[in-house]
Amino acid sequence: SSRQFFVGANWKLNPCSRDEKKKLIDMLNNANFDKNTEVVVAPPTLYAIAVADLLRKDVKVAAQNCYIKASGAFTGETSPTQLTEAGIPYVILGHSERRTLFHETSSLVAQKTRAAIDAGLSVILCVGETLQERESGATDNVVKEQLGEVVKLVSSEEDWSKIVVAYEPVWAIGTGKVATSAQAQETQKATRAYLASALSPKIAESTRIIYGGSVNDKNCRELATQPDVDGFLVGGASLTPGFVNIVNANA
Ligand code: G2H
Repeated sequence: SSRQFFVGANWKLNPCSRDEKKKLIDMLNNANFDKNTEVVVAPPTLYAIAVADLLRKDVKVAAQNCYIKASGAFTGETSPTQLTEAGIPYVILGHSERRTLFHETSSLVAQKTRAAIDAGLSVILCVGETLQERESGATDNVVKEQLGEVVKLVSSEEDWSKIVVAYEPVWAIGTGKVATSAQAQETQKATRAYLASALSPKIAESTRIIYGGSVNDKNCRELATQPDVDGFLVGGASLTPGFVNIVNANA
């Protein structure tokens, strides 16, 4: 496809020591990455500026979350405007850990997406169903509903050029239970069809839809062959040297 392959590293709340952080940055800085792949690393937000300073400049940095307001009495939050000012170009929004553990609704995730784009950020927008939802056949509807809230607030072609959709089935996250390439393709194809009908065929065709959930250097190549899999969001394996092979899965 004409869509640039995209691989994101979601470090989640890791690493905790300076030593581990340095090792990860060295691993990335010494890696031989496919030049055609966009690589984005999301360290814990506290480390974002330091990591951006130390990291090679062809790898971009993302925050893992942000708030809907630029400033004010919102103790403990991260401002999208401040991320932009700090030179952090991307933010992950709507990760299932935030939806589940921190009770973020699809409506809040949509407001965050609107605010992030208004502040000049690009967004890695996570969606995906639980095991129970998949087993009851609700997958496509769940994803539609999650994206539908965003579509209400974000609809222009220019705004959607700032969004990468990450399809992350909750049952595949951190479980070692990866979706089959057929499952990923089927849901991501349906997701693209939804974007075509809700927004426009042009937006659907140009928006990257990436897969996340137990991606590793063994399963990434087959997933990458699927026409609607435009890259990966990688958690656990992004903390290992195998991440380099995942970035190069499409090479
Ligand atoms: C899904 C993914 C990264 P993991 O959360 O966002 O994590 O690869 O560990 O399943």
